Amino acid sequence: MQRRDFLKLSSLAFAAPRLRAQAPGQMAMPSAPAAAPPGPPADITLKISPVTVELAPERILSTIGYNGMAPGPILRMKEGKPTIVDVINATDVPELVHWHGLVIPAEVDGVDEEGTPVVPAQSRRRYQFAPKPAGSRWYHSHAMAESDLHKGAYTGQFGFLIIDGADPGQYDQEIFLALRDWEPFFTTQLMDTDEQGQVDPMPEKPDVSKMNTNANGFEVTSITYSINDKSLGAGEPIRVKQGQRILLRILNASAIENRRLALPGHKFQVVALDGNPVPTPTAVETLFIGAGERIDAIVEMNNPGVWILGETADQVREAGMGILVEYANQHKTPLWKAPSTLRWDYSVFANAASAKAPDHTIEMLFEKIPSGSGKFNTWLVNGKPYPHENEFVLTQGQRYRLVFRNRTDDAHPMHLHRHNLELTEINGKAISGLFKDTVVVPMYGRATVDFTADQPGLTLFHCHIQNHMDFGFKALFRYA
Ligand SMILES: [Cu+2]
Repeated sequence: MQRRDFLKLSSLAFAAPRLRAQAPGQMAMPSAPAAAPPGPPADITLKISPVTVELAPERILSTIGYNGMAPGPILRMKEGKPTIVDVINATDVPELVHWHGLVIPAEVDGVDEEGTPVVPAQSRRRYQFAPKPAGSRWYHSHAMAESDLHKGAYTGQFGFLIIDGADPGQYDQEIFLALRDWEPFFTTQLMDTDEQGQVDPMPEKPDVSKMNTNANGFEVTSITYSINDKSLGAGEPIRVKQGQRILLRILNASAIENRRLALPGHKFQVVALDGNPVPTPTAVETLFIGAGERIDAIVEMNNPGVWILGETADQVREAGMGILVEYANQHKTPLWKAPSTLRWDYSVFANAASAKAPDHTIEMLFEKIPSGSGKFNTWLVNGKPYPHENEFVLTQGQRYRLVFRNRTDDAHPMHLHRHNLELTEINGKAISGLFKDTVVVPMYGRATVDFTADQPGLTLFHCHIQNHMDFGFKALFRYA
């Protein structure tokens, strides 16, 4: 299949029309947003406004960010401590700030579909909540983008949010790495690398005769990448000393694509997934991180040199998705070496025992209707794009199992808001103890997650690839 032929990427992509990095309407800042609300001062103030990002000296982008930068500031909150965040929206479009991975009420979750009020254009709004659980979370725009690649999660509106209270163990340095693609554009070519090196069983692969043979519609891709706000080679290296233990907090802040990372000569001891400590911390050579996911990993610095930590796909790494790791007193040419395996398997970090049986099981079948050239594909959950009226109704206190059946040729990072998911099966392998908020369901694969319905209110479930979500790949859970 051509989508696997990633080598085509560069020639195709450069031929595609380039879009301007800034919608003209969003440049204007005609008036100051409304005055601060009465009441106690905010703990955190976030201002949404146009920003520039200098990926490299000759590569400066214009986008929308928080507090004059992209990524936004690294926020820290204390688990359970009531926190006030004032959001000032100095743009001309309504915005929503979503606190990804937090178990908080729908009114402050930052999701229009759940009924969170928007932060109006040129105005402000106060979010107030007691953040939980502890761990690596993040915050980002939850505005719809649809055909506008200068909106929502395509912009620089993202940042780390650490809820203090979890113990990641002993480390000498804490390093934040947000993976990002920039200057997105539409293409009908599927060009991701999700399945590289995977040997998954594909239990949901439909019979060829049942596959929709329409031509593929628009997908979103990009050709400019960074880690945080710098492309490979442009920023400061991660400076380390031999013998140090470095805690990497990695976030895939992409609205577009899942990613793989490696650091030649070293292994990643994965200690937490989506901010939640894993039952079986395990050293791996390659990380796979879906859009929206986080991985916390400890790396022991025991191989002096200057190394490239980067995307395993050469084109993506060479186009910016990497950062140097430089040992003290080493000034060699930075070294990249492909890892011996690209394989990723959630189950190595889990308990081998099965989870206890849930009270209810809900099957969720994912399909894509290719639209043909020049249109947007439609994404279906149980045969329908969003909205689903009363199909996903929860009873408070009951335990639910969601069975994801992915009948599409793409791996989807599926995110459930405001609840803690336990991954209980991946491609037929039963596991337990792995708590996540976003689970990548492999191409033609299957995953099951369990959760307790203990957060009344509307709850959005969606693919974290913005284009998929915007064109049908979401559903609302409601409580009876
Ligand atoms: Cu998707």
